Amino acid sequence: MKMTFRWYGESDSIPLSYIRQIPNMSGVVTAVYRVPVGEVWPREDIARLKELCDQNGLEMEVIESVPVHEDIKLGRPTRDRYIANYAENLRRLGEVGVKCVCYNFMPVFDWLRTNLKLEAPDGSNSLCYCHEELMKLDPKHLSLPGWDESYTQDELQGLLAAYANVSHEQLFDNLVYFLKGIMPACQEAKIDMAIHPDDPPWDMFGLPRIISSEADYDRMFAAVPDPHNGMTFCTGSLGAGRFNDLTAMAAKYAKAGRISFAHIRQIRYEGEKDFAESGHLTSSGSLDIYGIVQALVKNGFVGYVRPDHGRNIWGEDGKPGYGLYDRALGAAYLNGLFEAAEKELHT
Ligand SMILES: [Mn+2]
Repeated sequence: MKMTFRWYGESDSIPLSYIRQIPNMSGVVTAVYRVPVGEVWPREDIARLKELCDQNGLEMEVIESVPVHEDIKLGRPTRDRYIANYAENLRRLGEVGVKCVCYNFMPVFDWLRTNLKLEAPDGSNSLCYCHEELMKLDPKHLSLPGWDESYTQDELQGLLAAYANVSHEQLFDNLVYFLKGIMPACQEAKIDMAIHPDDPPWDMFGLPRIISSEADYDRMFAAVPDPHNGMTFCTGSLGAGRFNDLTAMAAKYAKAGRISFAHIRQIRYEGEKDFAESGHLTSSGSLDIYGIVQALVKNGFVGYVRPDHGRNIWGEDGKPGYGLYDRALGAAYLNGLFEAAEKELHT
């Protein structure tokens, strides 16, 4: 296992010098943010990130994410150009030692929450999701918390209309087409692709989602068996679906060598589909974090781990889910679980 920490580049309020001081931190998970989705990342931007990491004694082996252009997901004729750009990005990242790229294949919206600052009785705050509140929103006039408004109202309407003709089957075929298109670049660059599950794992606003469950992952690996085709095992995203047995999935996919990256965080079920994010400990929520880590270790997982969303605590007003303090506590906790699980295995 290699412990990592997400870092949003030079505009991140958390300096690399602080991240380095978290025990057992091997590197950061980052990306080039200023280039529009679908375009090629300039070599100098990649080199700058790498240089900053080097200066701070941190590795840059995981990128999250290289986003996938909507034309690829929609299967538009222009997708080939975007797939070629994506492959070029992979080759450029491989040149500086990147080994794993996290991405997702969710149409239009990636993660969705209804409140970014749910206050807990102890004064900390975290993100939460209330299905009923989400259902009340009109996707055509959306102002969702944390959603970066990367589209104008017109663009958004156009995209939603375009997806009206895209079924789950079609979206899945488009994912397979994309993966087959980039696998040669992955082989060349020695990069593992790690698809992030849908967050939360069900359809949104009538838009199809296809990476939500064990059956979805099985279907994807069957369609593209290349060993560079892997997954990001995100406990919070998969765990929001009560139909997912996380311990069993961790064991199964670790054993199959498909988990190149693990996002580990805790959620507390508040209703059938409702949840609030919480501290990372098993005792803080509904997921068996210890059981998941044990299942990963016992089944030979050797990939990258990062503490996923934490709370905002100690007066920190950080990026929702991405403050320093609670993620650092999460990393410390996860380090302990991994150490225990690894020692158990070898005694
Ligand atoms: Mn995640």
